[in-house]
Amino acid sequence: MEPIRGLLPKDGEADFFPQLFTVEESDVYFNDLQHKISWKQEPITIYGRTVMQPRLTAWYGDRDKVYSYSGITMQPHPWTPTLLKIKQRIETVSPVIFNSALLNLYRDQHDSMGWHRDNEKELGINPVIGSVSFGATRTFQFRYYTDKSLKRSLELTHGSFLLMHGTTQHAWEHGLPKRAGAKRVRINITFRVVN
Ligand SMILES: O=C(O)CCC(=O)C(=O)O
Ligand SMILES: [Mn+2]
Repeated sequence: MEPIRGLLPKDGEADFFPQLFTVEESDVYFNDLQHKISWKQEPITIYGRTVMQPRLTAWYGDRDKVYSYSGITMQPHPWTPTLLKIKQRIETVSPVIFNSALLNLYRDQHDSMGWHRDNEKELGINPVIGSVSFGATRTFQFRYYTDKSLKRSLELTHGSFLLMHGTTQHAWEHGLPKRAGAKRVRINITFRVVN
């Protein structure tokens, strides 16, 4: 499948595969992930204030790949058969083999993810992030770090794959805003390489 390359105008690489997974596969994976992943709502500390994250999360990966994310340290659950199948598929179009995944479940249109960069040092110099989406379509936004008026956005649809690489995690922030619309669940998996 030919991706849409060059989503970012400068200082980063983002490639989009609108249908890396068929609708049938995506339906099966969505149901499996919704019911078999050990979803939790975790607290998060931002500027000294602790609040609950506006979404459910889970951390899966190779044994011993402990990861700290916005002040929380996560111990991975072992890969499920479904996660391994998804990982194998995205690795056919990715430049790396992933060893970890952060899963996010947005319960409805009020759940969200704030602006951030995935540039923790354990993700390496230029982190490669492989992002798979199932369920409700949500708008994913990019914003240039040193000129926040420069933005790009795209619709992450059921069965799509977004590959972020190069210097993207330094030069660009990304986030998933709340959105008006029907109450529908979206599941996202961001595969990562943790050193
Ligand atoms: O849900 C998304 O598409 C974004 C997830 C994300 O940015 C992350 O897990 O770091
Ligand atoms: Mn992210």
